[in-house]
Amino acid sequence: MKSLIVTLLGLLSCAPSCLAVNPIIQTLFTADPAPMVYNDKVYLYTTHDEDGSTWFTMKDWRVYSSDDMVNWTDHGSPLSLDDFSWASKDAWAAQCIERNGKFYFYICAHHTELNRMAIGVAVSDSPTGPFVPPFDEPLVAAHWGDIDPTVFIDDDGQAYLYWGNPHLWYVKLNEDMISYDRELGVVQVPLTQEGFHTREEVTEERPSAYEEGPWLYKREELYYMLYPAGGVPEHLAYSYGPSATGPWQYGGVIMEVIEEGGAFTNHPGLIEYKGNAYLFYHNGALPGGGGFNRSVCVEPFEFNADGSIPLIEPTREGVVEAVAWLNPYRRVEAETIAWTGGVETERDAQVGMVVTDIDDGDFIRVRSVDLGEGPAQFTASIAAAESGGSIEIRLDSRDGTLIGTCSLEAGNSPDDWVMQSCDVAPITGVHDLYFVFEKVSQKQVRFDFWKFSKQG
Ligand code: FUB
Repeated sequence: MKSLIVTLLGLLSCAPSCLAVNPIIQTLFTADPAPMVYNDKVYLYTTHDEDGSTWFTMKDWRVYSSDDMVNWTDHGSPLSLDDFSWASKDAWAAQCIERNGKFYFYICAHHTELNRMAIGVAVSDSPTGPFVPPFDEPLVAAHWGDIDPTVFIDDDGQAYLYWGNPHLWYVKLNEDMISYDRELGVVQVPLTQEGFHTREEVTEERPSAYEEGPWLYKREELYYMLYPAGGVPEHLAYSYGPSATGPWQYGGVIMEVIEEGGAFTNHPGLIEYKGNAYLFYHNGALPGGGGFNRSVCVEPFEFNADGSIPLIEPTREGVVEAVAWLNPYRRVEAETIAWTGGVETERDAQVGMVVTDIDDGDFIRVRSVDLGEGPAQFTASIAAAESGGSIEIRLDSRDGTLIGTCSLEAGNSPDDWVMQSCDVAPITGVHDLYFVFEKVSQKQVRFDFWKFSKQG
């Protein structure tokens, strides 16, 4: 990934859009966003387009979290194709939900024996996994087109799993969330034009605008079904109804086809968090990106007074404001990133997720950091093969005021994690921080976490 995009990303990040925040993940290609609010945090599950893909070549799912909507912590891959004995390729769209302290992750992947896609489930005690399938077979393998599951638990406790392309199907999940009401079976939703509008070329297979990627959501008394629509290139649209099973009424377009920097697919995920509504979607706008190398983005929006969803503009600069300040006086994972020019992340056997692949001039931007009365020292946990190079700490832009420079020392081996500190200027208030890496190339520097200590 890095070789492909680093130069362009660096340029992009230092253009006037030094403030660029879309796409929100720059360390790899992500698609099919599925946000989940749990315990006052947003967990963002995504698929993962392999670098340089010329098809939907996808092997694992990824998870990120945020409690401010602008900095995203990378938790790595909680689940991959290797976890499903029946699946061999195509780790496509997925969604996770919590019930009674357990997390249920519904995925779709290619069923080797059946030679078509099927829906699977995996379970975890933690939103960041690892997830384990409870049995060695898919949850649903009923038709060609069993892709893109969306899951929803209604106020009465009944859970629904919807999915499908080009048809839309659902089952009522049992309380265990890993089986469904077999008596009712799989229900096919009639894709009427009243419910799902129309498309340019209507066929028997595709009688409405509905294409794939459903997202079921409830707000106040209204149920919403969001979906990519129209055929490719896809726009996003929605239908609404009085219950989780409709009847559905077409609501309108919520995001037009993204002309510049779009992918030919799109995929919606809607949450409300800390009083705001957000639409997650994907584009192809990272350098090296496109239809098979996509990236997850987010836009805030407001529901109209009558509950309808407005047309939402995709932006590159991003208009999401922080909904909380980041506290730098507690440990902050280095892989908590608003924007990066260059670095990647990986799982280290000792310490978990870390920032890696750091070269001269690479940087990490962390937004909306509350420095309070002012810091005294910066400390970072670093592993390096050789001493030398530094992290510059800059304020508000890549070339902003330098408030400290932390020289990097190697431990006894490249895997030794060493705490390294330096004094910093006692700047007060809320700022964006830029960690700029200087003269680190060849030293195999990796970065685990950082924190400031307070004055006095
Ligand atoms: O990411 C692979 C497939 O592309 C998804 O399952 C569809 O929704 C489309 O985004």
